[in-house]
Amino acid sequence: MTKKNDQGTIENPQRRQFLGATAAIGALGAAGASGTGLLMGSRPTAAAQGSNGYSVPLGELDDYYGFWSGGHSGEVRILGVPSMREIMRIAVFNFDSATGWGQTNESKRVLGSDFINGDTHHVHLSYVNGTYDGRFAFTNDKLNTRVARIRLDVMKTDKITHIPNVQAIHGINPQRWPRTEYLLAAGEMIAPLPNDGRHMDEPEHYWTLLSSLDAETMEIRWQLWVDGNMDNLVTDYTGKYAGASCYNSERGMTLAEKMGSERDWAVFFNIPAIEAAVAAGDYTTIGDSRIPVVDGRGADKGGSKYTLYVPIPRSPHGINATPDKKYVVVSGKLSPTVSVVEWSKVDDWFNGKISDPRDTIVAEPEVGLGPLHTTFDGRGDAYTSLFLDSQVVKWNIDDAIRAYKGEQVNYIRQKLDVHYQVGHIMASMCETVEADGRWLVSLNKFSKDRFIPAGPLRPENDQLIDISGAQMKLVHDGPTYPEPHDSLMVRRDLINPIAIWKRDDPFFAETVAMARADGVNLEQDNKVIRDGNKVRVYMTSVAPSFGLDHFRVKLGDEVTVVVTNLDNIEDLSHGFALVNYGVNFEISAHQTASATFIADKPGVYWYYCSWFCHALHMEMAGRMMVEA
Ligand code: RUQ
Ligand code: CUA
Repeated sequence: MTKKNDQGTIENPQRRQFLGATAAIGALGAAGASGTGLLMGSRPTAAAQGSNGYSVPLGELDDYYGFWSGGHSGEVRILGVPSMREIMRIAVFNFDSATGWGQTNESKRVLGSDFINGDTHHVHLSYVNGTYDGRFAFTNDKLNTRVARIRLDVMKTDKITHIPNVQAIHGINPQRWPRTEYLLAAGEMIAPLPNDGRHMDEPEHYWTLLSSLDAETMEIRWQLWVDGNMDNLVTDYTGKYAGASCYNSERGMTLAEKMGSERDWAVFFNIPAIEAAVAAGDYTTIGDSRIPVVDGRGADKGGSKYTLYVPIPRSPHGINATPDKKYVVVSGKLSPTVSVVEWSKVDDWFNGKISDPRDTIVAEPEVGLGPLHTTFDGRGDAYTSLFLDSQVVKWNIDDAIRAYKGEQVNYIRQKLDVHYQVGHIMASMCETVEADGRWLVSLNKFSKDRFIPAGPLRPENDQLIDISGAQMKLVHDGPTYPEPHDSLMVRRDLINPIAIWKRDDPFFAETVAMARADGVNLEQDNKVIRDGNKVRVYMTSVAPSFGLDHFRVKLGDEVTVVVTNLDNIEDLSHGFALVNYGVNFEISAHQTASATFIADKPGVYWYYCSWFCHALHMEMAGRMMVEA
């Protein structure tokens, strides 16, 4: 141990100092050739420079794709790390005016319900052998109890599944080993089961369930009945076990009732045992749902054939697996501790080699106030967010294990102030066996004085921390629109999106099939097909014109406009926007997109291209004529 002070070294970059550093960089930029500001990071100052350096020169690409959940915006965002530039937004559960998500027939087929909002907390990617395979991202909707899948080749949502029998999906995690075949989703809030109005005043009938989805079809394979609320969720690196934190072992209905216990628990799931029970027919069903539900309750007995309940102090929140595949860290929230559970001891418990659930714990370091989430650098150090202390604490896992055995060692390495009230933290590649310990993002819930005030609603503050050296260094403040809960930083070479749609893409295959049935070749035809009072308007787009400069329909017709973008050029999108009809959607190169509406107003209505595509973009327009 090198540190004497058991608080570790405390860095405290004050706001004024930070502004000073920014100004210094600005001055350097003005004097130098590049003229860049802090965001583009022309020349890192000494204060801002870890061993990573902090430099993304103008025009250069970032090293990592950042996948940020969008919280109550209902979307997922892509940031570049380390520049922290927002690159793209992926509409998931929300209505998006820019792309027409929630309006096009293609997106409505995915959305499949009336909700146009959601609350995404966590984004996780599909795996092969403990690292990312670049195929899918998954996210949750806490608000309307759904999970979604995003195709990473086109960065569009392609599946959304509503989860029955539970309320508020919070933690999700895909199988990490050998590859992602299942996705687990934790129901957070206990509610009457079945929830048909019978047991509203009887909390003893309130339950929640874990759900397992087939990652290919996104269909639910089984559910597991558990004790208590579930919060966050994690899978292991064998494909055999997973775990969830629980903050309401009391099964309380009110705040006071939920805080009664000194200890709640982490519940661990034996996936092969649950699947064997499903195969053997050892399950029940609930209400009209046909999904097999296996009974994994038994917290009072420490667990069941399917579950192990490990008592954890107190209302734990984050649950995170170490990249060395050995441990899982459960963050205490209302306890200043985190609990380190060894996966092999979870295996021992299920195999009857140990009987006390607490014997799966190998360390319980005191890290500070309000520990929420823990992340890892792949070098044996862990980093825990401290909500109440507004700090990130770096601590050593092996030293914490030695201290738990009674040795006199200080496991705390450093505490770094963040601004302010940090929730999730995530280190680059930390949820894989390839954790590389370069960057850490601190998602701070409050920005307070860090940015110019913009009214009573303030942005969040996402801070970038260089963790490549012995000491953490704060290098960047970034305001974000509320509210990213969680983020992932994924090495750039693992993500390979396409630049131009393939014409046989399943995303618009149904629309293509509809055209074929109408005898329309989308790649060349511009045609209006009438089918009773249904009218299908097929047109192409090539900058700067639509294939039809006008079309006629009758008042009351159900009109479907189908646009196929024939431009062969990367980054050339058109939009179809119909004035006073509330229709607007984007069509990227080689994409087909469509929207359906009722022609309920007579007269002439201009449609125009809403994505800037050409010097004559303003002229890219036509008329819909609605005959009275
Ligand atoms: S949660 S601040 Cu919704 Cu992931 Cu922890
Ligand atoms: Cu096409 Cu603007």
